[in-house]
Amino acid sequence: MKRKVLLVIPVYKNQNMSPAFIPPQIGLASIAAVLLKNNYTVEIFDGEINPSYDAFKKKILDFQPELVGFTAYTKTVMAASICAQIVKDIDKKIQTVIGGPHATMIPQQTLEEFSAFDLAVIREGENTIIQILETNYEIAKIAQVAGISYRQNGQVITNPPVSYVDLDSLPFPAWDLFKLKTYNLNNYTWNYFKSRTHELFITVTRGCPFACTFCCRVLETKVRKRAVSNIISEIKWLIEIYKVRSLSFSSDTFTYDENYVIEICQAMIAEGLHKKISWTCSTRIDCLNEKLLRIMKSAGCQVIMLGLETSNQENLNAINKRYDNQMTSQMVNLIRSIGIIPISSFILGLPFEDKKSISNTIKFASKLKLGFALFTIFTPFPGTKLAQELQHNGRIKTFNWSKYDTQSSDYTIINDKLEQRDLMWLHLKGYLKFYFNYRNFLKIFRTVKIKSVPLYLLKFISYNR
Ligand code: B12
Ligand code: SF4
Repeated sequence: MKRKVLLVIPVYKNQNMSPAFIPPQIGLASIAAVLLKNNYTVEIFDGEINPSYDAFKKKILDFQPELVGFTAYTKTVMAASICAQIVKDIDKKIQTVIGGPHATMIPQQTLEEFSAFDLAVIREGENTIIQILETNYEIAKIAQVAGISYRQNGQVITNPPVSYVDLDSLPFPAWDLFKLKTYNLNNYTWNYFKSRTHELFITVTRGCPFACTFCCRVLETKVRKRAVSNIISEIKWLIEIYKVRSLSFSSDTFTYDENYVIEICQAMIAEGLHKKISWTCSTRIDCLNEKLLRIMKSAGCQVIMLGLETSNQENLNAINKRYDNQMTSQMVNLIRSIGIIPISSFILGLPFEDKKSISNTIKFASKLKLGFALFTIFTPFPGTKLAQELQHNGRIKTFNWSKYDTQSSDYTIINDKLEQRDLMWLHLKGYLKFYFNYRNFLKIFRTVKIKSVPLYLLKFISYNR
């Protein structure tokens, strides 16, 4: 009989995001594909799409896996531990493994804090999970697996880091295991723009060479690229099998290597893929130029997500984002003029901010010709450089990880210059100012799929009741 593995997104009633906007996760789909290739039987349970403990329990009882692998953000790690305890209550012998951003950043602490997890996987999990399964959980063999934390005689031990996964050796993600019909592939990421929709993610590179102090950099600092021919084969496969009409290129800083991006775009054009799909990517403004933007547009790029974060040059330097803020509006205008929609996220309430600097960021955001702005509240994700500094200085107010959702009113850092209620008001003001500004309103009105707005609102309201 084949050995069985269940991969799990924890049961979590997402307060900030309706399930209608939650995409299937490429990380788990990739791990699942590797497990299938190695002859394991795999299923996926998505507890954000189906936030029911009863359904989760039933899944464990029906499927009877030998290993349950959880993925978790910081905000969902407690939810993952509750699910892991459910597994242990059913059968102690089932191995429980935690991976993803939170466990990667603080693996040792995660096992020390949550006794229901047997193992934590650090960074990329494709090779590591196979190695764990091959040990048959014998402690002497577990001790040899790189990139994990594990328990021995009541102690948590962290092994040396794992070597990078060869991206071209990976099978294409096992999207089928997500039962894609239960997701709305037309609704999530930035797809409210009038465009071809039906979207999935595709890995292009992994790793980011920059070192912004608030960021988790889950996939490490070295940028690893897939062969262009491999990417093109996967795009064709996604079009043929999943009928995708839009792709989200999964890379921390997609345009870091200009020549590589040009090569991808040229190959897409040569294969006629630009006529079949549009795509979105994330990058930094200092990794863009006119020549590159034009070829990206010709190859079907529709939206570029920028992390502009804050309006103030000193703050940008303080978080080590370090680009010249003078170029921001010029670059945003250039992206617009070429026919690509620039969108951006902004962080409000950085540790050294006061009301004035936050208001400036909001003003700055609403003046830029962005198609969409996302305002998040600074959250000191554990393991990041900034969080370590704040912790060292006793400025972190809560270690209740479920509050780390970037939208929360539970202000997670102590800042003498800023009251919690001021920050919450400014957060709301950011959205009001950006979206109830007649120019932005008109722009969004022109780009949004208007007919879908009532549907979105209905879904959102019914979910949050
Ligand atoms: C794309 C993306 C999104 C997308 C899609 C997410 C999705 N569901 O696929 C969207 C826009 C929806 C999103 C939303 C959010 N995101 Co996001 N997102 C990312 C981003 C840029 C890339 C993620 C990705 O696709 N990686 C590629 C895959 C291959 O990697 P992976 O998922 O990490 O999986 C690998 C390993 O982690 C590991 N692994 C993961 N799970 C498991 C499980 C097991 C068992 C094993 C063995 C291994 C393993 O193996 C995988 C394969 O190698 C990351 C930044 C980054 N580079 O990580 C932020 C990031 C993950 N997001 C983050 C955050 C905070 C959020 C939000 C909470 C923000 C918000 N304002 O609400 C929301 C939450 C969404 C929700 N469901 O509630 C943070 C998480 C930080 C943390 N410590 O929690 C990150 C790290 C960015 C940051 N700030 O540093 N996000
Ligand atoms: S914020 Fe962006 S540029 Fe900075 S380290 Fe993270 S992924 Fe890289």
